[in-house]
Amino acid sequence: MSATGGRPAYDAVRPELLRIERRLMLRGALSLGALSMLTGCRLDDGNAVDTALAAVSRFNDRVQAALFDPGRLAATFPPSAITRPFPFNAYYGMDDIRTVDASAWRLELSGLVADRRPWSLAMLRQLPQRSQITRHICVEGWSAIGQWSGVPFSVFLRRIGADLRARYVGFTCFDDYFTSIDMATALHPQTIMALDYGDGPLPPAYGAPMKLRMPTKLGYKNPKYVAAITVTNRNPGGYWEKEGYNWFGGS
Ligand SMILES: Nc1nc2c(c(=O)[nH]1)N[C@H]1C(S)=C(S)[C@@H](COP(=O)(O)O)O[C@H]1N2
Ligand SMILES: [Mo]
Repeated sequence: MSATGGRPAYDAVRPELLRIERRLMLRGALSLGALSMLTGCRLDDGNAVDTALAAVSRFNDRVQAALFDPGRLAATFPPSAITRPFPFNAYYGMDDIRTVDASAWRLELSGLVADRRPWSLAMLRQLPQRSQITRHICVEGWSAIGQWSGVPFSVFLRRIGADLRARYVGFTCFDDYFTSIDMATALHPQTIMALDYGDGPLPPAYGAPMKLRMPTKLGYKNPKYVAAITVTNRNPGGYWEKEGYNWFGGS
């Protein structure tokens, strides 16, 4: 990491740099030093690093999208492997967890959707449910195994008459978080609208009343406290993505 050593401006992008460098090294191809050659950027200030990373990240999005296999399943685990207690994470601390009256909650729909009527929790519970025990990986350096159950998102998207040829699905949350995913991931069989965690309803810490759970994506791509969903051809971006996290965010 000689290109970045000891400069405070790099601290914010350091995790991303480490991740990119590790990936480059794993492929046996490049070092971080080569990043500057690859992108033609001199990595001598925060802006230059940002520009180089953004270029690599966009390239990375395209590679990940091309390599994503819609039929390949993420690993699943036995109940004995579940991490207890499952960690909480958000862009704020546990004291600021948002709660909503589950019976009053309505999921708003917009964009390329034929039937935009809002959905209640009771309506979602009438759709087919699927349960899975999978690993959640956070880029902050931890991972944990949990059990989420809920409606396969592909079932829901078909039910609302979403345009399945659209490129993106965006999520906004009632804690002001937001993120978005590619349609291939939205339709992946393990992508679920999680209503339950373990044996009971999804607790407030983990995103009650509904979060999108996708074991093929990193933690920050899994929105908790979902308030609204949009289907669109314009990339809605995301809370961490606008800070430089890779948009595709595959795990
Ligand atoms: N609404 C919302 N969703 C969110 C976040 C957030 O701050 N708000 N943080 C993300 C990140 S970075 C992680 S690692 C996971 C943490 O989920 P958990 O609390 O169930 O472990 O939620 C993701 N989804
Ligand atoms: Mo995360």
